[in-house]
Amino acid sequence: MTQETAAATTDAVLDREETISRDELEALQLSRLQHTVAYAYDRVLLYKRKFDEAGVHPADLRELSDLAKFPFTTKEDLRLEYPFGMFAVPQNEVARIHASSGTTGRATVVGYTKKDLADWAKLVARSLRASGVRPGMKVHNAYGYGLFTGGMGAHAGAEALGCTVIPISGGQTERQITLIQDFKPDAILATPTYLLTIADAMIKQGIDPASTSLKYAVLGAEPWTEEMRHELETTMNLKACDIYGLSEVMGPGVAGEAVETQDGSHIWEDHFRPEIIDAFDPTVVLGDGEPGELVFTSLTKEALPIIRYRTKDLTRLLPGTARPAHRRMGRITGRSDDMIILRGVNLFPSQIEEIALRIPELSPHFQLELTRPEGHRMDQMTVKIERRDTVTVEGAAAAAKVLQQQIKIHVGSSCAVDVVDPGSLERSNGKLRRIYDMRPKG
Ligand code: DLL
Repeated sequence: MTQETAAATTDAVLDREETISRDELEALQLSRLQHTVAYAYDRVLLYKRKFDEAGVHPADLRELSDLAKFPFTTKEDLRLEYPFGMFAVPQNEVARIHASSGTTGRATVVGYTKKDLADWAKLVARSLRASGVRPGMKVHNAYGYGLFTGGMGAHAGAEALGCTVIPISGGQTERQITLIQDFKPDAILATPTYLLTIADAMIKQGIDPASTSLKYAVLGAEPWTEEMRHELETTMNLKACDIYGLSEVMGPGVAGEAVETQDGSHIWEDHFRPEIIDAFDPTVVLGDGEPGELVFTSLTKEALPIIRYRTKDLTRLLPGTARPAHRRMGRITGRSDDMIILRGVNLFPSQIEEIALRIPELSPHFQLELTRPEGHRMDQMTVKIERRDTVTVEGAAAAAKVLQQQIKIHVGSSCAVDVVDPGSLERSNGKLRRIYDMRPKG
């Protein structure tokens, strides 16, 4: 830990709920959970129908483990109830609406009461503080503003913490760089791949990304790896921490990482009860440490209480460290719907990121192309990856071989590697698309 980081972590005033014991936290969870399931049953027809069909009643929730008796909620439920069918309060009590982009179907719409917004801001503030951000700091917020929860969620949290917020939103990278140089922010909030875009554009302009005023980065909204953390921390000379969340459960700030340990995001369990289930057999609730699909139940939400929401995010629960009562989540290896099945082998883009970034000649800019060449029954994957600026084409060819071998060894599948020129692949503006599926449909 650098001296600066140590100073930043000792002066923080934590919320009382951050420091309570596990027993006290679980007692709080149980009473909040009992309230939430009854509240959802009484106010949202979908929950009443689902509970009745499953033969469970809110009164059946006597201890935390009874939650497993209750039915799951999925994105499909939110889509079917589009737009406001799952709201538990009348519209005039809904203070704000957000929605997913709806690129893969109907948008999912979420709502917040005034109290929900205050709780959300408090949890984002808590996450930012855990990651080293302090009252009075200038915070450059490069998460997209609008219906996406990232921009406004992070904004409200930074304001609640007492920061000076610079609401730049995503995109307009040149302008971002000018403002970073002129306003001298202490912290930046962005997706990891967008921060990479900013660093890359700085280098192109002849600016050393390590020379800016930025000391902290709070990154999330997409999977990223320890190797990417190392890449960003060294290129930008800052401390990078994770922030996790999803709109159906709240938005950013469901979990946040502590800068002093950098060992995964602590789930704020005074507001959310996490579970890990077997993604292939959801009736099986797995123990701490076991990998599976993350499921959340909200404990305090008013406008959109959410019961056992299947996130599709694959991870595991780990014991709390910097905030001992709150369990951490391991890095998200991927989403079950982002899993590539290549000739029977399952793989995620984050595995390729992990391997590629260990090869010094290769840059973090890559994409995965899936094809099924004519006359072939087998799918093919090509990793298109940029070589580093300083590496020759010959040097890159050798690195390509290494990447191919390492993927074969660690992932177990054969693929093609195509090393391309620096700057030739599309740059991220927010959540980066890594997979380009060009296989014939059907
Ligand atoms: O991405 C909320 C958010 C905004 C989180 C800004 C952090 C920072 P959605 O658009 O609903 O909400 O997407 C949620 O993004 O289920 C994960 O698959 C992924 N995701 C979010 N945070 C992380 C993270 C926002 N830290 C979906 N690591 C989630 C890995 C993440 N994946």
